[in-house]
Amino acid sequence: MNNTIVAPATPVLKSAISILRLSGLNCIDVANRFLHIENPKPRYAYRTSFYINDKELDDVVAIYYKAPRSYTGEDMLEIFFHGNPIIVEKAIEALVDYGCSFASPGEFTKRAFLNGKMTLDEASSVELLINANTEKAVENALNMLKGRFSSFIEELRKEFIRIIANIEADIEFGYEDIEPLDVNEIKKEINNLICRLEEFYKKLKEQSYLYDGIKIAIVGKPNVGKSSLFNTLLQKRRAIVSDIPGTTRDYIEDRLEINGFPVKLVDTAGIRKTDDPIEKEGINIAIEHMKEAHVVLFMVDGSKELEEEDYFIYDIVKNLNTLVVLNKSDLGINSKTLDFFKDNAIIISIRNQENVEHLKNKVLHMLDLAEDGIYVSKRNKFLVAKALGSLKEAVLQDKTEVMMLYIREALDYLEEILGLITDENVLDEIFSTFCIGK
Ligand SMILES: Nc1nc2c(ncn2[C@@H]2O[C@H](COP(=O)(O)OP(=O)(O)OP(=O)(O)O)[C@@H](O)[C@H]2O)c(=O)[nH]1
Ligand SMILES: [Mg+2]
Repeated sequence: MNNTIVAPATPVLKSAISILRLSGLNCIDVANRFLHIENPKPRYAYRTSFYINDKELDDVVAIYYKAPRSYTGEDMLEIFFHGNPIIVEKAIEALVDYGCSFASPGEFTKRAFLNGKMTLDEASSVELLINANTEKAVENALNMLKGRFSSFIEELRKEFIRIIANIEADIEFGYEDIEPLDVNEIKKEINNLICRLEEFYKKLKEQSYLYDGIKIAIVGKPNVGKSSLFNTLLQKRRAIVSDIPGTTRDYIEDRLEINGFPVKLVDTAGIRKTDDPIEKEGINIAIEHMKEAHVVLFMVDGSKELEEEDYFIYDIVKNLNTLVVLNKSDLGINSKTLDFFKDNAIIISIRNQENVEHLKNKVLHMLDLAEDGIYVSKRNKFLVAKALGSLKEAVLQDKTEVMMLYIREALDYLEEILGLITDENVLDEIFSTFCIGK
């Protein structure tokens, strides 16, 4: 923990500036030896040189941050080199020779977390912020970094602790002349916490949709208009559209954004019985894609009666997260087809560009993303649910001792979110996805 780590904080490419970052006890020694700065003044930009064995490597600017007022909470040094990989690599080599170690991914942020500079959740959002691919994703990560999620959890945590302390005092001093606690009063307080936590839980959405994206597969029998929908959603002529069934034989993938969510859209080969080996392969791939998709758009020609192929595909997709799309409404909608799917279908016409916006909204609804929310990891959402479950158990109890056990359990879940109770494996998992130097 106390060893001094070093890593480039900017990509090692030819560029205007390359920043090298150090954190740990030896920063002052490094400043002294490599930058010829004695007793560096914190947060002061020094114009100096970087020397290896007194030989000048580069002309640099350096800033020293004194613990605990730094990103990691330790002594830190940032050195701004000219952006040439040869220079940066040479400097790192010299620093490692001197005894610094090369930082592992996310080690700076991990140290920041361990030194109490940020909660676990805030630390995880650093990586999200760097990797966000849409404006909405950037905005959310910044909110998380500023504690939008963890400050609420922290607030609740304090209330849990207060209630536990009250109950504990009651149990310990209950026989003396202190007024005994009214169990109903405590239950009222817990119920109030349950309401607040429930409200909050409703706002929590799956973060992976915002950062890893939503995968949507368009499937259906040949000629129903899959590629037409694909092109319409992408707003470009990406796939070939024709009235010859079996036009798309391979799958086609492209990216778009729906309301700030990155989307990977896949157009697939029309599924039908065929002896053509290439087409067969395309159909197998289509089936694989729909099984992997977050949402399947199962398209049928709504102007016609359903055929054997439609039923065959529907059998596969009906157990997936599927939206039935009745296309070609400009040709009229067949009542038998409509009756079969009843309210589970959306009626569109690509030709007339009808209801396409509505289709996008439907997709967001299916993933619970239609209203804005707070996007958190599966783990955090799970922990909030667990805390809620424990509180609900607590309120059912009549003995304050037992009630307290459940409140403590709920408290543990919140502390796990904040990273106050940490499991080394969880930490490793979170920080291993970071980039070096962050
Ligand atoms: N009338 C009408 N025709 C449409 C509509 N959407 C697509 N089509 C036509 O339907 C035919 C097939 O369209 P595609 O998009 O190639 O269909 P596909 O499902 O990708 O077909 P395969 O790739 O063969 O599986 C084309 O002639 C389109 O112009 C629509 O909303 N109304
Ligand atoms: Mg097609």
